Amino acid sequence: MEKMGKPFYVLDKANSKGVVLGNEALARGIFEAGVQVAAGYPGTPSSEIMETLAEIHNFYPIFDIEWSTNEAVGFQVALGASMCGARAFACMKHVGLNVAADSFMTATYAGANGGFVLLSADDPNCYSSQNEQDNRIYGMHALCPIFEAINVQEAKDIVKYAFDFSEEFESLVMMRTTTRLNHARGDLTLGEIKRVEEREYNFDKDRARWTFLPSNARVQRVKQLERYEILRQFSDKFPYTKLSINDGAKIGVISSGIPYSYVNDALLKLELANKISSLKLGMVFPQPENLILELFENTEKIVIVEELDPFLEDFTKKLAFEHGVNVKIEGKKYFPRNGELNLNKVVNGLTGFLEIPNPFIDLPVDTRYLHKASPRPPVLCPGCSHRNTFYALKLIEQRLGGKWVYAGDIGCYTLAAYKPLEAIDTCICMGASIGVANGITKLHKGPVLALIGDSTFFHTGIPGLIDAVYNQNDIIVIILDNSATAMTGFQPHPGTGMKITGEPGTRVPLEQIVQGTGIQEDHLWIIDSNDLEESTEAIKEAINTKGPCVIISRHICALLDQRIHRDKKIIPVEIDADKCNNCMICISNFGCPALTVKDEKVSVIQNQCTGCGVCISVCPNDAIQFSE
Ligand SMILES: Cc1ncc(C[n+]2csc(CCOP(=O)(O)OP(=O)(O)O)c2C)c(N)n1
Repeated sequence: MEKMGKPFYVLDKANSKGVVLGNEALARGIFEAGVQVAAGYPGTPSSEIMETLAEIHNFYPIFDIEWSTNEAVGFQVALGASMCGARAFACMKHVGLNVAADSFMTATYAGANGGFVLLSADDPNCYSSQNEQDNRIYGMHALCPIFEAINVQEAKDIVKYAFDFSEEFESLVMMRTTTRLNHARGDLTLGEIKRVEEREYNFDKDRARWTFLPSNARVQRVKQLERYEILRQFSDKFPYTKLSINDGAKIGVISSGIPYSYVNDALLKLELANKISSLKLGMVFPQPENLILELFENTEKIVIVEELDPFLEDFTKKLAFEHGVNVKIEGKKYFPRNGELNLNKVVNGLTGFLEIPNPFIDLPVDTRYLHKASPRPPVLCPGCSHRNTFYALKLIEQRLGGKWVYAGDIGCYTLAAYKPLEAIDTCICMGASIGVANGITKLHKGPVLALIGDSTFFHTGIPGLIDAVYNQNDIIVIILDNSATAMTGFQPHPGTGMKITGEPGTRVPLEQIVQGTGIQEDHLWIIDSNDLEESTEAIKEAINTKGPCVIISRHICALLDQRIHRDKKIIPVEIDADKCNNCMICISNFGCPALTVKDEKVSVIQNQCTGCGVCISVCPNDAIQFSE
């Protein structure tokens, strides 16, 4: 990675101030804490944390950092480092924890040696995710303490503190963020950078702790429960948890994270800030029982403001029941269980709970900024190398007929589910395409294909392919290899051979993995995605071949290509009006956004065209050509 000017968050000077992204602040906090190993897998909204850490590493290469093959491996890398006594960080989006869950559920029995912080970036409203699972429940499931921050500054401070906490209590810590914090910008004051200790971090054998044979697991489970009891006691003293009792106020609010910031704003707006007591949680699990009991004593009615599941609400109600407390506790009755909260929803919920009119409800909406941005339906980019593969598939499907099933996966190529390609029929989670295809082919009469990206194949696709080979499932796996984890920001992966730091690693060739699973040479095709003829030939051959087949459809992502080759001259295509008979195949079937219809004629948006030239072979009338 090229060394540019130092961004503010890399400065070595404590107390400097600036405005940064939540994810940059988190990276800074992790660095300030003296992290020694950071590992993870990209996923919105978490990716910039690791990318910022890699940038910091560029200036201070005093810690180790890697993009791991998937979140399970990332978690395990961090765990190994923690076992050696080093400070370790594992980074993932919420669904990544599903992948890492097997390790996580057991690692929390043994706890941390070196400070171990797992960051789970949740995505209420599914802005860029297949679900909006609430990972606080994972933390509770694993008896792992969970921290949340209300703003960018606190995000840095809490994640830094999390390492000290982890070592003090020998416990893993889950730092849970949400998109609104990860991608918010806010003020940040830098803190001191803790220097990594100059000592050796060897693995000291401790089989009773790290080797989860049932006999050891039973002992570790007891230790985990004992640790949990200590954490439960400590929760009342957590430095970022704050109980504010307003004398005489009979109403209380419990909240945490970004929703707490909305509560603050809403109470100011409603001029109720001095009339309500509040409990702001920095540690949302285990919850601070004594502070909640104190709030009970000072209130008659409590509302819990939280996004997604009634996590704090259920606990608070249970605590009230156990203590025979007669306080009215409500939450989800006034706030939705799905999607994100915002100031309006919180004002609405609070006024509903307080049984007062919402003074803002009838105010005219400021429409000045509505509908100004032109609508941007999600589409594959101009020149996207995936488009041609789907076009070729549809072409052969039309020619041969039959009911084709396209089991899809997660990546840019999922956008082929939309018109005009409509070539993704299922999409569950990363790596599911091949497994689902294996199931469908057992019943379905017709070709069954699995479409999977290169990064996703490395991530969790390989076991599905091994299953297809082992069980002789008749499927065609198409690996869409665009040399990047494009959807989340072009991150490198094992197939690219480049590390997160920009330094060269060792490339793991996809084709060797495919062959290693047992796919025979005559069941494997490697084609240029942008070559229509080669693509259609390979698809036809694969359809006529029995048993599992793999087509590696390879061409670099058009955007990545432009990033790498900034000086490359782009020669856009143009339409030969004499030859174009307006058949509209390029628009209605191929659908590159650089092609449009103007005055009822096909035309090229020149500054969008990447010059890939694929549409030239799509046109049956030779009406598209490179411009001079
Ligand atoms: C378990 C999990 N981790 C991370 C993500 C975020 N994510 C969505 S698609 C994707 C990978 C896309 O890369 P690739 O398969 O190469 O396809 P491309 O976008 O390059 O076409 C990632 C990391 C996710 N959805 N689920």
